[in-house]
Amino acid sequence: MTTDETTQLTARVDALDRALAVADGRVPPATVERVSATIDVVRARLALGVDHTVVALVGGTGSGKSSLFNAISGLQFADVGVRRPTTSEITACVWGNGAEALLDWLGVLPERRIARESLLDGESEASLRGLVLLDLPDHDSIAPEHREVVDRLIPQADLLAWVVDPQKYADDALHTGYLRQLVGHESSMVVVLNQVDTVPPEVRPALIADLERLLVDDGLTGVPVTSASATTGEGIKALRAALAGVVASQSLAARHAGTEINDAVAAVEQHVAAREPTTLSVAETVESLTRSVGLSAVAGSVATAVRGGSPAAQGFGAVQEDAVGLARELWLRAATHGMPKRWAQDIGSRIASTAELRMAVADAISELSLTTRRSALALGLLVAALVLAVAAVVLGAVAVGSRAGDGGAGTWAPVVAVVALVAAVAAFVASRAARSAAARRRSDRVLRDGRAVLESVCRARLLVPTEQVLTEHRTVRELVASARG
Ligand SMILES: Nc1nc2c(ncn2[C@@H]2O[C@H](COP(=O)(O)OP(=O)(O)OP(=O)(O)O)[C@@H](O)[C@H]2O)c(=O)[nH]1
Ligand SMILES: [Mg+2]
Repeated sequence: MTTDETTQLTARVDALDRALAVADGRVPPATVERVSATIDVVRARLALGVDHTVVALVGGTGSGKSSLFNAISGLQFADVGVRRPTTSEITACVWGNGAEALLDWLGVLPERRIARESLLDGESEASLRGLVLLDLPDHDSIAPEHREVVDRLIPQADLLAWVVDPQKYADDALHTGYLRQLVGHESSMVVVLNQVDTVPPEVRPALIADLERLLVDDGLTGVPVTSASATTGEGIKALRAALAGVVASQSLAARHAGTEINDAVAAVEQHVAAREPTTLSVAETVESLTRSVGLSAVAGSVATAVRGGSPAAQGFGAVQEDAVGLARELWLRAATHGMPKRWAQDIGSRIASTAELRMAVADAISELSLTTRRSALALGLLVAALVLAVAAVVLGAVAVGSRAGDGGAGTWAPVVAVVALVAAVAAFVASRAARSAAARRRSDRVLRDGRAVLESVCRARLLVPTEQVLTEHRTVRELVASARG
């Protein structure tokens, strides 16, 4: 593993960790637990450094894991027995030095560790320097603690070498219980068909082909399958060469850590939507709320009062709960469209309830001024019209009283009377127009102010809490995407 790879993997795991923190409560606890465990394993593995590659021999009891361990290491350190199961403690062989912390983390007891010093072995073991080979207990044991050890080690090992034998390679406990769960981890797996000495050479290709077919059925593609015999030593050289290649490439631990992270990412992604809903409409909701309070009727009554049709405006009645509930329901539906269950529930619990919303709406409209003050201009014009009308009447009387041709009043009074009459009519018409304009202004103002306060309610009680959740969702979604390799 290079420093670059370590930095990248650390960043990915950190992103995943932050995603879990932000998602708080909106990813199911079981998933959080699983993903946190992966984060811990990957972090610990990265912290333990890049100098070793952990290869675990895994398989059913009696398949020959311990025998292969001994054959590969050239030591008789692992217990091989006739009593099944034989191995109950992890056994480790380390090529090279300095793997103590790694072995502690893997849970290998000090007395179950052995080192192959390439110095003593000359150059024959040099190619395996950096290898940590583990012999595990069986996974199909009657002893449940064996299975626990295997399950703990599977995510910790950089490479799993599944050891099967010609009798039990199709075992369902292996395929359903383990291999199918490891789809996506093909690059961190090999399968060894051990005990091939027990079948005639001409049968072996068919056996291998059958095993390969089963792996494909499990959903695993590209997993290398090799045959070996711990007893005769057949295939052991090739196995050692393959392990040397794995150690030399150094990137196996990184690749394995990467697949572990991707598995965790996939688990979190099941609880994150591909995008946030974009169909939220404050305007529509405000419209619904205006209907719930009968805003246009109130505005209309203000207009009538200003026009003089009634002594006072009618004011707001009770806010209609059904209409508020429907507005909230439509909002919630748009806000949670396509969102996973827990996020949707969170939005539902953070926005105002119907009762709260109704109360907020009632409070907001109670502050509205429903002024029905008449227009001063209209009043002035009306007074002017009356004065002019009276003047016209008086002048008309003067005109009738004076004889025409007398000069004086007889000449000008009729003309002025007509002018005054026309002015009176004009002032009256203007007064009506001013009154209508005032009525329109006041009712428009009620509509505008009403919409404004309802919009504030909508923003504060619906939009802000919704956006908080959606912003958190976006953060989680982006973090999860950046955690994916
Ligand atoms: N013929 C033959 N026998 C083998 C081979 N490998 C192992 N055996 C025998 O199979 C039996 C089981 O071998 P182990 O190495 O103990 O198997 P294991 O997988 O470690 O078993 P557990 O520790 O119980 O999980 C022993 O009797 C071995 O001698 C092989 O390649 N050929
Ligand atoms: Mg064993």
